[in-house]
Amino acid sequence: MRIHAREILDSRGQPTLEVDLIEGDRLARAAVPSGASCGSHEAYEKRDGEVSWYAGRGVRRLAAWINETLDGKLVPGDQQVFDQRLLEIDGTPDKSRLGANTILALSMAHARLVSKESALFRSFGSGVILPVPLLNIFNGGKHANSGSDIQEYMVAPVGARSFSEALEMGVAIMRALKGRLQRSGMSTAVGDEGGFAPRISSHAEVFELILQSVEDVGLQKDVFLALDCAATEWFQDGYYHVEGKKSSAEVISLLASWVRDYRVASIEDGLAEDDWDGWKLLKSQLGHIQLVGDDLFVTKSALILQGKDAANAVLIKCNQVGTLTETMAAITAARSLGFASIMSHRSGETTDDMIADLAVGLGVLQIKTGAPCRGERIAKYNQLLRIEELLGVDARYAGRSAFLSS
Ligand code: 2PG
Ligand code: MG
Repeated sequence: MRIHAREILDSRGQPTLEVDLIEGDRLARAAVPSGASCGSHEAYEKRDGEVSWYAGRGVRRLAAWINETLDGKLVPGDQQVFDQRLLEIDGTPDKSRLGANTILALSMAHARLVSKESALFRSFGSGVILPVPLLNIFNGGKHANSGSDIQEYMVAPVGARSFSEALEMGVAIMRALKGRLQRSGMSTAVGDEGGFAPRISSHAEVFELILQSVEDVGLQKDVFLALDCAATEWFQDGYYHVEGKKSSAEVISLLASWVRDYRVASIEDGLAEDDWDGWKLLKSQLGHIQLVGDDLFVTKSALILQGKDAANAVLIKCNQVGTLTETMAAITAARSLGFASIMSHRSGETTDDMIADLAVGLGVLQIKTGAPCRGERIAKYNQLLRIEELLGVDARYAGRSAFLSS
């Protein structure tokens, strides 16, 4: 099998890897995303460190190395066997020899190459359920300089009857929010994940703006709010720095007030990645809503299996772990605990749309892939529209059942 890797750019203008696999007359291509608010336990992302090229973030040398070292050396076939071979070649616990970016690009391209299905999602499983989109309509944290410590404010249109209706609801809310911002003379420019990012003075201001926009379009009964606090970013010197200096218990009280006042039904990374005792307290107090571990679990089965008393849902990001096989193992681990899974993009994305196929094929009932805005986010939502069309009368929409606690 021929392998050709190249350097391309992601949605932030940062270099990332794209790989072509060629076997006979078939060519399969995949590109990998990259995070900004990364968990420290994520698999290693390899970059060249050549300061004169994209300030050290280039991957052109890595691509050349892949082409010299791996071209003609790998055999396509069973996905698990192929992924295992990649892990053996790498041979390190954190994937630092090949880099998780190399491993994931090869793993994804291989899945496309060997798929015998005309629609990729069918090669991942027999799922027919379209996921609830968590649409990130307001950006903060490391994704925008709006001044919001909360990284993502998402709307989840659980009351829709179909995925396409859910997407339309998300767009309607975004349009209403845009109108409100315009009328208040606020910026309507967008952040890394396509949500609005005007300078704001408090978290309460954002919650009010979003809930008013939901009301403007009459969707109060159909929409939950979901947050990604990315709280690892708030944690410094033993304290959380959010609306002042706080202990874990004080952060939990703040989160509880948002749940009470603003119809928040899902909170991702409400506390920092290593604050396991805090997470247990969080679950004991707010376990009736969805508590999602992202930096906490970094898509690794072993960490997920330790999380029974700490969360009740897992964010699934392929590049946190490396291969598709390990990604699927993480979903299986989540299911074994009765946890929900959420398929996720990264803040630095490409137009690769495989996570849409993975969500439906694997029966993952929620997907987080940004606002309905910016091409690299829309690429995934559009693929879900295609899958819904293809499934026709068999298509179902996950709706409220996607949320364990709803
Ligand atoms: C997150 C993600 C994706 P990043 O924290 O969940 O929204 O952001 O890719 O920057 O880690
Ligand atoms: Mg997150």
